[in-house]
Amino acid sequence: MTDSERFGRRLFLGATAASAVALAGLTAGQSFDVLAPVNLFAPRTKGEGPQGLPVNRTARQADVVAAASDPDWRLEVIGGTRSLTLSREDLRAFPQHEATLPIACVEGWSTTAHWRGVRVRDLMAAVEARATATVRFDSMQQRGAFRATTMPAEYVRDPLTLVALELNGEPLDIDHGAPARVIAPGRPGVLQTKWLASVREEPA
Ligand SMILES: Nc1nc2c(c(=O)[nH]1)N[C@H]1C(S)=C(S)[C@@H](COP(=O)(O)O)O[C@H]1N2
Ligand SMILES: [Mo]
Repeated sequence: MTDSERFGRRLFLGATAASAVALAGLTAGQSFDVLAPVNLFAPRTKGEGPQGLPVNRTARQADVVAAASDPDWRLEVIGGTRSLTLSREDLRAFPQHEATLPIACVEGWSTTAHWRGVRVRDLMAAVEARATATVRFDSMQQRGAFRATTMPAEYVRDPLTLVALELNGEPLDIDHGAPARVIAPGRPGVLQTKWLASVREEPA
């Protein structure tokens, strides 16, 4: 969270506390749904956000809107001895697999979604990566702690670990990481990297 986001949240929490006190007198016997229209946290609520999934950080906040919408976007898949540069179409030409997996965010929500895309193990096999290799994923996002992740081989091997292109039956929304993002079982949300630029076999 940036300082201005933190400040904004503090301001909002202050305002919420004040209006809750004011509303308590007005709404005795009513549901607190009366606050729903002004709930600035709505995108973080279970079931909300595009495609029925909350958004942790939007494409605009991550400053990737232009890069993520560029038709010339390519995914670099880099092995120790060979690499591939894949367009969206190239990725769709790989066998597509599905996985029903949650995003679990430390900020306090977990939402299960239906994902579709290319198995990470298939991508790594295509560049002849070692079966025991750790794999690093880098985002197009230039700054921020969540812009990359390193994935141990046991997750790379898992048939449910995908470079996802679709979410809940539609092409991935830009705020959920289009053109392509990581989804893997049993890993915290913070490691499910969005807006991928590259997938790379780490040296032994
Ligand atoms: N590039 C990038 N990937 C990211 C993040 C981010 O800020 N930047 N946030 C992570 C966190 S903390 C979570 S919980 C999930 C949320 O994914 P969603 O916004 O699609 O629900 O994305 C993860 N991937
Ligand atoms: Mo998160």
